Amino acid sequence: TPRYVSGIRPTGEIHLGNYLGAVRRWRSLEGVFFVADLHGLGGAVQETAESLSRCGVQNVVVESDHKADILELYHQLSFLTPTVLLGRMTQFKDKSASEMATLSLFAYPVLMAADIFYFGGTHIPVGSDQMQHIEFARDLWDVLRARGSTSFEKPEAVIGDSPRIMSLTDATRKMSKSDPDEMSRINVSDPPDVIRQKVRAAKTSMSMADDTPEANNLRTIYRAVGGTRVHERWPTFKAELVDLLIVELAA
Ligand code: AQP
Repeated sequence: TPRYVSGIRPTGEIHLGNYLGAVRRWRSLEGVFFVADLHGLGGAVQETAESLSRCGVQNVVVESDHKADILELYHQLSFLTPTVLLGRMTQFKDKSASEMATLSLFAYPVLMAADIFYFGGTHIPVGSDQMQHIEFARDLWDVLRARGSTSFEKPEAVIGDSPRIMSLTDATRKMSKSDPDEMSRINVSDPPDVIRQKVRAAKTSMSMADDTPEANNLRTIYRAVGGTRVHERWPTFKAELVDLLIVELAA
């Protein structure tokens, strides 16, 4: 039987990207969903755990409650990890261009693989931005296998049609917790009037027919929350989008 394992970093607020890309699907799955607080220093661990529970996720676990075991496994895996595999990770390449490239940022996929193996994940429901890290965990599993027996299961990503949600203010970048601009993201805890304000202010293209990143991002969100209608004007589109979001996030 599949065992679903996935995590989220302890940034307190769960945003619409996390929610539509991953967390929404976690609600109905058997497994372990953890606050990945070993993936950084400090963080809002309890708030994130509570936020996950409020989203309806069962079996929420805090990674650092298993700190000794996970870090030991991470340490062991580090002896088997070819750095050439890590150097290929696009997230590392992207992030290290804008922030200081640390050893932890470079080694992040190894810790993520340790989490997956430790919690016994066979199926890993993540957003599409994490696909490459799951591929890395599979490659590492092959290395373990080639060296002898491993009791771990080979994990596989479960992405499905989970959308990639972009920033509301710059649709060339993904919606992200680390964007300093609050208007760039909708948090699942935002009250209706804040959702309305953010959607109204969201950058739009000139015409409803445009095929721009902004237009496509709003359409993606609209479809993901059940929208099916064709609107002639952005204001009416946005008004319906707000209603759909309020219902979805209150559920
Ligand atoms: N914009 C997004 N669209 C779709 N899925 C997303 N996820 C994150 N952003 C988007 C998915 O959410 C899950 C948990 O996220 P995380 O906090 O562990 O990962 P992250 O990618 O580091 O999140 P952020 O908000 O982008 O944080 P920062 O800004 O610090 O980098 C994952 O399954 C992820 O795919």
